[in-house]
This record gives sequence, structure tokens and C-alpha cells, in this order.
Amino acid sequence: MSELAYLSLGSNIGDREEHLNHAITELSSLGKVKSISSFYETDPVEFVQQPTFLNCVVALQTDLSPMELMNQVLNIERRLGRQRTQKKGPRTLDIDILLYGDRVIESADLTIPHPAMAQRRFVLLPLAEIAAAVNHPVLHKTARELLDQLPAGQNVWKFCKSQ
Ligand code: GSY
Repeated sequence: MSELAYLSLGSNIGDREEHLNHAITELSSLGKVKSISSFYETDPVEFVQQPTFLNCVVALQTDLSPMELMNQVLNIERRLGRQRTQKKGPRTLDIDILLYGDRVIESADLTIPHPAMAQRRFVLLPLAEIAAAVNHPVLHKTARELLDQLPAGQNVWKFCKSQ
């Protein structure tokens, strides 16, 4: 049965816009891309001594199971040249599965909803742009409510796409 998944994409090395666009094209082979948020320039969080990120959120209708989706996402990251050298450090492409329908999954390899999503403005702002009413199945709040309750901080601003 197909499910609607939400994925967060980020890049802070090289041609970030090209990396996100390339990843979205690759994601379209895993199901139907239903919506794409604007791209946002975002200050790095957690490990802050690194370049500014470009982030967006994509809604993907897919027949893949959560584990299959995770494995395919890892393949896309590898194809775009991601090397996991420094934890939380700069990356050509990062794709996180935020939500997979209303499913709650806690396995050794995969946690859904993404454990940090409710603290991240670079996730919640683009998510609320395309799915303000989507439910967080653990916190029982919508994307808009989670965004509204974030403390001030974490600069995020809309990116003007090049032609
Ligand atoms: O988990 C996503 C990678 N990442 C990001 C990101 O995508 N955007 C911003 N702004 N900060 C980040 N810190 C990490 S780690």
C-alpha cells in the first residue's frame, strides 16, 4: 500500500541547488513527488562551524517500505558523492526521512518520526509550507504548531533560485 512520506534534503558543499535538484529527480524514481517546498538558506545547527546549508522538504508518495525507502535514500546520497567523514559535518547531500504516514518506527537502523525534526527550524518551516496540518504521530502536534512553539533563533531565509 502506498504511503505519503516527508523527506528533508540539505546540502552545504559545492553547487547546493544542483545537489537538491538532482536528489529530487532521483527521488521521483522511488514514487510520486507530490510537493516540493521552497529552498531555504539555513544557518547550520549543532555543529555550527561549517558553511550555510540549502534545505528543502519533499512529499513523496511511495510503495516502498520505510526500510526500503531508507536504503534507496542512502544510495542516492552515495551517488551524489556523500562521504560520511565527519559526524554532523559538511555534506554534498543529506536526506532524512521525517515522517512516513502516521507510522512510528524505532529500530536499530531507523527512527521515524525523525528524532530531531521538532527542534529544527530548517525542517519545520519548509514542512509547514507544504503540509502545515500534517500530524507528528508521537507529539500529536501539526507541523505549524511545532514551528510556532520553537524558541527564537536558527536563521532560515528563502533562497532565490537562479534561472
Ligand atoms: O541532518 C541534516 C544535516 N544538518 C543540517 C542541515 O541540513 N541544515 C542545517 N541548517 N543544519 C544542519 N545540521 C545538520 S547535522
